[in-house]
Amino acid sequence: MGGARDVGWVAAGLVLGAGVCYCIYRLTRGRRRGDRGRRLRPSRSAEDLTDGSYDDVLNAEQLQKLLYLLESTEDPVIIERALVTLGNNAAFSANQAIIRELSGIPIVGNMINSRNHSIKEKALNALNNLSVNVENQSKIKIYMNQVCEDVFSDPLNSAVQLAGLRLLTNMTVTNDYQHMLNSYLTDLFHVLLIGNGSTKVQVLKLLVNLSENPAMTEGLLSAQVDSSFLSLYDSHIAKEILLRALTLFQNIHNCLKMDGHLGFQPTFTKGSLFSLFYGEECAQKMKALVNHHDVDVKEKAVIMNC
Ligand SMILES: *[C@@H]1O[C@H](CO)[C@@H](O)[C@H](O)[C@H]1NC(C)=O
Ligand SMILES: *[C@@H]1O[C@H](CO)[C@@H](O)[C@H](O)[C@H]1NC(C)=O
Ligand SMILES: *[C@@H]1O[C@H](CO)[C@@H](O)[C@H](O)[C@H]1NC(C)=O
Ligand SMILES: *[C@@H]1O[C@H](CO)[C@@H](O)[C@H](O)[C@H]1NC(C)=O
Ligand SMILES: *[C@@H]1O[C@H](CO)[C@@H](O)[C@H](O)[C@H]1NC(C)=O
Ligand SMILES: CC(=O)N[C@H]1CO[C@H](CO)[C@@H](O)[C@@H]1O
Repeated sequence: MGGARDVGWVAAGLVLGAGVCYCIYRLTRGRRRGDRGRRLRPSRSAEDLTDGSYDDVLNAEQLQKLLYLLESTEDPVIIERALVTLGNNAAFSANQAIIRELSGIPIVGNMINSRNHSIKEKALNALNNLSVNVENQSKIKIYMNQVCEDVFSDPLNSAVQLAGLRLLTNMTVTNDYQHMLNSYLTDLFHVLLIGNGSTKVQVLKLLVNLSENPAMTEGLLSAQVDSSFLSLYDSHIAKEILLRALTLFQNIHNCLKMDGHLGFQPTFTKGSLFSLFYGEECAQKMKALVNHHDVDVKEKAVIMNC
């Protein structure tokens, strides 16, 4: 505890230094090359840390400088580079804790409000790397609603939409926050149907995670889904999509069986995922897939025909 606070104070001192370095850096940019020996300070300025030449893992002081830089600059190029550097460093679990303890998650999180899609995407990527840490997820969950809203208003198949979907997928690795997606399930299926291959795969990863959770089954089955959904089960569909679509059906079916719902008529309405999964057309598709040339697909289809 005291450790984190000390880091804060030490860093506060360094931040002043970093601010000065920053100005010097801006003034001398361009003629600093080959001039390394004449540097006044042995430590690197925050901007040096973002210039891509610094491959080492950053320490707490350097991370603090970066966070300060993020809060204080308006230059989109510097913001973007600082976010990428933070994101790369967040791939290391010790840094995930440090960034959290330095209150870095809200600083990065606020960047998803940027109207600049490039910055927004880098912020989502950095949050995604931070979210690998389960404890850090409790801090990131407050951004989930906004990320959902954004995912459905961002340009279809854009890098920023994909980054949002990846973050949501990471946040659903455990069951803790899945319920937060309940009001977006119909939208997710919509993006699944209209998105291209990359988008489809990412949405399916997310839906497959949700489908393993019995608490999500009713919400998934009552989502309103266009009947073109069933074309995901056509035999010519790419394996990485088809297999995930089959896993989705299988997981939901298993949860339903566990719940003992299949014996009686559930109250899922027309146009719902339930009506598609348990209609005649789907049954036909499952039968056809039993003869699929791919053994993995075949195997899943056989199970679904039992
Ligand atoms: C968005 O940020 C990038 C750098 O991250 C910059 O090159 C671009 O000019 C910015 N766009 C706008 C509209 O500010
Ligand atoms: C996230 O971490 C991975 C390593 O796990 C790294 O390759 C990637 O560049 C990082 N991305 C960002 C922007 O956070
Ligand atoms: C979460 O996201 C990170 C970075 O994109 C990735 O490396 C990691 O595999 C993801 N974790 C899971 C369990 O999906
Ligand atoms: C999906 O669209 C994005 C953006 O246009 C593109 O970069 C990506 O390669 C596309 N993916 C596939 C599989 O078509
Ligand atoms: C969610 O999906 C990831 C890979 O996409 C997997 O590693 C993880 O175990 C899944 N979690 C749940 C709860 O299904
Ligand atoms: C604060 C926090 O996230 N808690 C965890 C963050 O990640 C690090 C590394 O896994 C853990 O040590 C922390 O407990």
